[in-house]
Amino acid sequence: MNIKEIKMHQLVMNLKSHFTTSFGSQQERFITIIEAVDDQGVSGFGECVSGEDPLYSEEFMDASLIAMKKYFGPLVIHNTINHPDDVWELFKPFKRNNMSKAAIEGAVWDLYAKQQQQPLADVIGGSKSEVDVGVSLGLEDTDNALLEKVGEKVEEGYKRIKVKIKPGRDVDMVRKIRDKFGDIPLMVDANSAYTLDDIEVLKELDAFDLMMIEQPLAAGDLIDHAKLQKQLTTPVCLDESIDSYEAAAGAIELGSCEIINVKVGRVGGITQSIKIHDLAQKHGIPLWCGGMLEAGVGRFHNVAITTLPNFTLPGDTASSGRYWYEDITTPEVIAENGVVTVIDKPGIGAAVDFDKMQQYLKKTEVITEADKPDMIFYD
Ligand code: OSB
Ligand code: MG
Repeated sequence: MNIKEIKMHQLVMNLKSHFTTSFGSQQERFITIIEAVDDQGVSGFGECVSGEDPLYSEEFMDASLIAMKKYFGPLVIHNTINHPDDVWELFKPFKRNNMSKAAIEGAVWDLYAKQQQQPLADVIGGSKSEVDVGVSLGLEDTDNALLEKVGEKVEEGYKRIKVKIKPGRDVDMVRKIRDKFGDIPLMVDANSAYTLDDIEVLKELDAFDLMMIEQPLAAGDLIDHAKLQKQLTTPVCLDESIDSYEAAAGAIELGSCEIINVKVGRVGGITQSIKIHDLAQKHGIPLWCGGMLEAGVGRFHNVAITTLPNFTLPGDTASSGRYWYEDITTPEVIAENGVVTVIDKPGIGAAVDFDKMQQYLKKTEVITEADKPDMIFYD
């Protein structure tokens, strides 16, 4: 594919309003856009979804920048890549750092699709021309404030509403949503805030006919999630726990969940996401695509992966305007009545708008052929 340069565009984007989960609140999002440039000057784009702090998972943006600069960027420049699937193999000796790997791999996939002059969705075997999306709502200071937000999003036509919960902000809050909005498609996300000691509270949630409860227990706890699922009627959906193909295989075998949220960054990229997709499909486990407060590049990657057939549940890729006053792509992601139309153009289908990106840009670092992988170990 002849990748000559990798650019890391580092942005800080202010959120329209704070986003609060069981692990904390944020008002700004650090985003790194990866640009892979080939020998013809064609660029492919990926987005690094690492958190600002290692709270959602062990990865965080400052560490990702180092990992991409020292290892993953130089590796794709200095090795022959015939197909984007080669990238996972190339990165394999390097443990974890999935979001950093996926950011570079994502740029390679977009570039590959552009070189083939095909939409990324087609290149990966997707089969939909539009995808269903829901929206994820953070915790608010009061239940009334949350009810207001839920009302707005129901009005906008999203296919399902997800609300964040944590101990003390769960059963009563969900009851109020049901009382006010009736049988809307509703789910909750705990971001690992509970343990099996809280099983009575989690069982109480069974009364509300939720589509699923996302990641109630800690990320490593496949066994506890399996015990929990046996005692709940509500499907458990795993997010944080599914940090690799192997974790997905383990969760399916143990019965730790009935649904999986796939985040391309968390599992190490598109190649791994497809592998998980095929496995889950074989086992009758439905998928949906999770979000990481992405800007347009990451959002359009999410749309592409969602075109695979076993992504049967609405994902978190709401309109760009859900979080951003102005997104960095043209066009932005637009959900109409909870449906995003897949753009029938090469690659992710949308262009990075450098004029719009400028207002957020703090720094661009360029990795060139002069930069070799920066390692102590050698063959
Ligand atoms: O748990 O799904 C999550 C955002 C950041 C980190 C973790 C999560 C989320 C979201 C928002 O729920 C998803 C989105 O709208 O992008
Ligand atoms: Mg989640």
